[in-house]
Amino acid sequence: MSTIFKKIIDKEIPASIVYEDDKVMAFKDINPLAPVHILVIPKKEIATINDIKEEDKELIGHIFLVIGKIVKDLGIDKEGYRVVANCNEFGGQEVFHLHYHILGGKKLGTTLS
Ligand code: D5M
Repeated sequence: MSTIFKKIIDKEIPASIVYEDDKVMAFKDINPLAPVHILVIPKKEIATINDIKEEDKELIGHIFLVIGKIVKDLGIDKEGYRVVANCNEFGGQEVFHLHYHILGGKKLGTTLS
């Protein structure tokens, strides 16, 4: 089932897009938890990490190369940042379209709960 992120991909609702190509989009999280909080998503509708298939290997690799480009462009690559992907209920996933959170711009704590 499609999510709100599909609407962002299709430009049906606005988002603060920081990167886009034919396979991937990145935009600012609407509820930022850090000075830098960006979501990187595949345009392909993949619900969770559990749904990544063998055929998605290149796409997932591409997402991480895009993450590397974004953090470099933002100038946070050297100071550091965190990449998080929540999965299902216990992981705290709210939007069931695969996404990677880039969090940075400050020294992050280590609390996981
Ligand atoms: O995180 C889902 C994230 O998606 C959460 O941090 C809010 C963000 N979100 C939800 N709707 C929007 C829109 N419309 N724009 C930008 N960001 C949004 P999860 O890992 O699923 O808990």
